[in-house]
Amino acid sequence: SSRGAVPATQRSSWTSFLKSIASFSGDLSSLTAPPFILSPTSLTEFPAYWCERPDLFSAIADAKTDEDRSLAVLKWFISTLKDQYTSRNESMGSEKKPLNPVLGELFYGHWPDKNGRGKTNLLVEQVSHHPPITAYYISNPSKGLSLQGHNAQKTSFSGGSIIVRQVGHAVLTVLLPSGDKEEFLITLPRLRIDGLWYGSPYIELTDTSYIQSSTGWLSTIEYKGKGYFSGKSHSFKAVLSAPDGALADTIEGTWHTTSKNVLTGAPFHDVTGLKEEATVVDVEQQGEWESRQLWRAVAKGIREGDFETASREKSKIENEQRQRRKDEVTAGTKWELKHFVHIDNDPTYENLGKLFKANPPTEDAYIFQHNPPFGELGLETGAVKPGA
Ligand code: CLR
Repeated sequence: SSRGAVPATQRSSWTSFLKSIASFSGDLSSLTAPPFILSPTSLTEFPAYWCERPDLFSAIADAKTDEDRSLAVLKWFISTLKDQYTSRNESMGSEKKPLNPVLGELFYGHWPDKNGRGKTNLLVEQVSHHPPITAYYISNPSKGLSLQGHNAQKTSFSGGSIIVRQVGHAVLTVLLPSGDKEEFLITLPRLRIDGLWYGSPYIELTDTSYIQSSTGWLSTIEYKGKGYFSGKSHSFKAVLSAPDGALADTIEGTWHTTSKNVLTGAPFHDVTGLKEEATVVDVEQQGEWESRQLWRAVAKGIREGDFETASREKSKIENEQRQRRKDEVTAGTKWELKHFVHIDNDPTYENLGKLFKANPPTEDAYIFQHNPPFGELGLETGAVKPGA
């Protein structure tokens, strides 16, 4: 049949899932989906996609001029897109529904130092459950690099596809050898999830995203699917403009493979090579709030096709969470974030966003707290059990 990817026994539940998406907009994570589309991975693991090519991240620190730094940031950013948006199709056959993190869920990892690139640390905390918001802090202290951001999603349904507007942004900070600090405001593309009818969802990127440097350099990245620019899916065109607005460079290609500089013909990015997954401590050594430990039984059920166990274990976690929230109301207390502080208005977003007329003009943010033992140098995976 035309719905080949949907197992025969799950067809009607897939149809009702699609109907519920169509008549609903908001928080997709709360909808019950049929087993074949469930992923055993929590959304708290997704910020790792920012750094699965750690050499490109550290190369930002090695660039010598403002222009070269902006190009290095653009190259690193474009090179994260394949991992962010097509890796589940490669590893699991299609896009899947990730586990919906609980408030306070944590994910730690790192990429080891190799060939002088420095060690890169990853720290993720689920800072809200309703709506789901994930905050992250990625740092390479020896290179003076840090990336702080958060993400949430606003979803709607149109023409048979799920449209996902990403809410949130990232700020990359580069400490220069001079002692100066350069900041880059990174906004996020819009997603369209196609292939739903056939039960084999995949992501296409649409619209425009920006990388605005505090030095004035700006990358404007336009995303197109089949039938535009080159006619290929996953196409993009990036334009780098100087602080005075003059066009400096144009890059074109497909983000999941390669691109080149349109003016010079020189190759730009290339992600056809292997990515490098973050090193994460064994689940046995993880604290109870760490993602793989917390979801261990659910993930095992999903992986082994034992969906009864998976859904029973998932209900346990959800009930425990509901009870916690009730207890907090009774006690008049509030859940305390472990690594971040929420601010209503991110000054970096507002100031840099003005330069390219960001929409919306202001956004909130979650600011990483350099508290011991999670200061830049002490950051170690699994070193601390939340609540300890
Ligand atoms: C999260 C932030 C990452 C990039 C990213 C990639 C895939 C997105 C995910 C974000 C958010 C959740 C998401 C997912 C694809 C599918 C999933 C939109 C933006 C939704 C909730 C599940 C839909 C269910 C269908 C697959 C049936 O940096």
